[in-house]
Amino acid sequence: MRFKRLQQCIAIALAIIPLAVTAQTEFTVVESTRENPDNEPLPVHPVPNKRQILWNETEFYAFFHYGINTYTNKEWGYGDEDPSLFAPTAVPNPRQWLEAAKSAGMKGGIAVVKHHDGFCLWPTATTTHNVLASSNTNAQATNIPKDFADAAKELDMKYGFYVSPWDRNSGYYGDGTNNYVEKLFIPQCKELAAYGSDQFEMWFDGANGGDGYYGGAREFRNIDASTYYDIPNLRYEIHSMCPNCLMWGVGDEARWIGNEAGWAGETNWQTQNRRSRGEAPNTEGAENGWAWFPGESDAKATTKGWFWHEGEGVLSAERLFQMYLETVGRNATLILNLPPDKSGSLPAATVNRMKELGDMLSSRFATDLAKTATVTVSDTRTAGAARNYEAGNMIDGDKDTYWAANDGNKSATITFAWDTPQTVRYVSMMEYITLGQRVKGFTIETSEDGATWTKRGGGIKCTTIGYKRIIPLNGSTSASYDNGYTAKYLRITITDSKACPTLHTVSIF
Ligand code: FUL
Repeated sequence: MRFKRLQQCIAIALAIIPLAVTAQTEFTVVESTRENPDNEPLPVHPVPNKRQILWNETEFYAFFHYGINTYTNKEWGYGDEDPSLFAPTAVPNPRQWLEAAKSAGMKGGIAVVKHHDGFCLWPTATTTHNVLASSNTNAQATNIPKDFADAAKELDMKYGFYVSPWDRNSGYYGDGTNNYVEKLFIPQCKELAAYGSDQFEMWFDGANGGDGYYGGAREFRNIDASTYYDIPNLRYEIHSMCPNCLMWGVGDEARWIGNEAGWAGETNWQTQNRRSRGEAPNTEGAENGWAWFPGESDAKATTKGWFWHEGEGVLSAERLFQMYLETVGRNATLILNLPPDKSGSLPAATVNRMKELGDMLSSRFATDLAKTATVTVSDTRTAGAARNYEAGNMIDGDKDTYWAANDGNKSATITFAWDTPQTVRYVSMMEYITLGQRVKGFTIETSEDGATWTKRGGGIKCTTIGYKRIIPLNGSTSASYDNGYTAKYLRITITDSKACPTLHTVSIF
């Protein structure tokens, strides 16, 4: 009996072993033929998609809050406003808005075309609650998405629209059916998408549900934002029309940075655990987050609200420069709000301040000293057939070439040397994020003789780099422009990285 069982066991084992051997062999064959003729580093997942990379490259762009609230002195309209309250004293001029943004060094803008009050700043077919219902002739000549998109194209700027998912005017909103999403929200987004296939972002605000007019019901309506807006279908519809349009917020392709004050964490990962936002602060992301979910920082350039209000001031250029360092310089994008006034144009004070900011940015980041330095590195990845990983790739102005270390090297030094002493104040570094965000720690030092080195950056956490990190060498993002440091050498030491580090650009100012 026992012998028989032994025989059975042997028979089963003999049947299984060939299967195991076959599986093992197939696995080995696949591994050994994996092609990587360029010897590129393996990606560190998650990685961004093309749309997210293009969006990140916009870096600094404007927000324009304009609409019925501009005329009612409110921040959130209830949804019952008489359309004739929208009464521009001239035809709104989005071209003027974008020109001001451009003069500040911004690369694009997002116009609010429907806020929570539901009033549409274009002649939409989806609701009569739009510009055509106003008795004001300038209102009837208003089509913000069209004029904004046309101006952006002429000015070579990126553009997109803010369309509030929450609609306090519509009777359909939160009525227990799919009517709102099917008859208003998605068709409105498609109308907007039709104003240009090259849009870079649609902003879907997180404010949701609560009290409102709702077609006269005047009650509280609540929805579950994670399912109500039919995001998969919305994404499909918009991406079919605008393939590179990032769906912000409710659209779930980039995250809110967690404050409206214009700062991101010094440590800031573009990875996050999406839909479980409590796990890691939005200001910092999560080092081991499972999704590429980069941070956007929305902030006001003026002193009152998102919409224009009588008597408001404009923040100083120094304060806005600080915001830039604390957002764009910390691996986030900055969307800076500039509210047009009742004339439908930006007030002169805003226009002038934007020019001042632009001049400040371009003079402080005027001459990239890295380009005239000799760059040496402690390790250069072995070149492949059509790609090398030389140090010079970091200063060639080409974002598609990059320096990388060999596999297994998670630390490295990069040294810049000049023939004559230079005055240095800022170091800007950019990882080749196509292969994921990697760097976890670094130091920056300067030297006048190549023998004695002094650590720079004060108490700033030199942890993450990501898409872009700018370190003020004096350690301060405010009152940051001083005499600088004299240096003949500047050394970046990457002290820790998830895998071999990659940098496509280093600039020194
Ligand atoms: C918030 C909105 O409720 C504000 O009105 C504003 O549009 C801001 C940018 O986002 O969530």
